[in-house]
Amino acid sequence: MKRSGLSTFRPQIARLERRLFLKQGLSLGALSLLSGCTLKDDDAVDRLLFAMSRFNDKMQAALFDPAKLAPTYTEAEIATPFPFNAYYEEKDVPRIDSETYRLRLSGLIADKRPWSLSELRALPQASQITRLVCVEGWSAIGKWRGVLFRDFLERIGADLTARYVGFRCADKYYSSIDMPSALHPQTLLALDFTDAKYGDPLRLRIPTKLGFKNPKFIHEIFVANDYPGGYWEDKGYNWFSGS
Ligand SMILES: Nc1nc2c(c(=O)[nH]1)N[C@H]1C(S)=C(S)[C@@H](COP(=O)(O)O)O[C@H]1N2
Ligand SMILES: [Mo]
Repeated sequence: MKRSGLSTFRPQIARLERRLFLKQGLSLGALSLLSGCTLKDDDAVDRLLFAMSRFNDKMQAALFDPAKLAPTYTEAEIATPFPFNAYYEEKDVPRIDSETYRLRLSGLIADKRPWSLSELRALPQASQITRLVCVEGWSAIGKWRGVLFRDFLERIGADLTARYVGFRCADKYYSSIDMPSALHPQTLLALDFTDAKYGDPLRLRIPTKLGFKNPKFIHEIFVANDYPGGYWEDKGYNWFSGS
């Protein structure tokens, strides 16, 4: 590998090297041998990162154990106040009228009738105390309560053999998850915002994935076989992002 051409991409390469080392115990030198690739410009580094990330998605999906539970905690361990995070400041969170709110459904779903919040609240509710882990380097234990996502997907006649479940939010956020993770017993459509207060009126709480895979202010859910991506995912964050 031609080392000299890399100098201008030092920060990116340092990050890539760190990630390789942490995730698969590889060095960048070893990777360039494996891939036969010369990382001589920014685009080459980017392409390699994206290719690796998609490869990683497949590996993580293959390794995902649908029966393995995320750790749970006690009431006393809940973070107060629970931290807020978004791609904008807290004062700019979308405010949604709970009376007129309707959850829209689209894609591979038999019953696409929209749902009001009171209809969602009339379904059996479950709660969990789990840790939300953000890639930016913080985590916090919170309590979330709502509808088991598996129950909801079954009730609306979602095609459970489809590959993806996607989410569109009231801000510009969007995300998507794999169907096995959507059906995991701890994946929740959270409706209660008294403890971990962000995401009103509807948020996905999925403790088997990183924070950015937990979309808040959801106004539409869809089921698809075409890869839907996501707000951070499309900027290069690893899509599967199990935690
Ligand atoms: N709609 C929406 N959902 C979002 C985000 C966002 O900016 N908009 N940020 C994500 C990120 S990066 C994290 S870490 C968590 C933070 O959730 P919290 O505000 O409850 O801590 O929300 C995720 N869901
Ligand atoms: Mo995050």
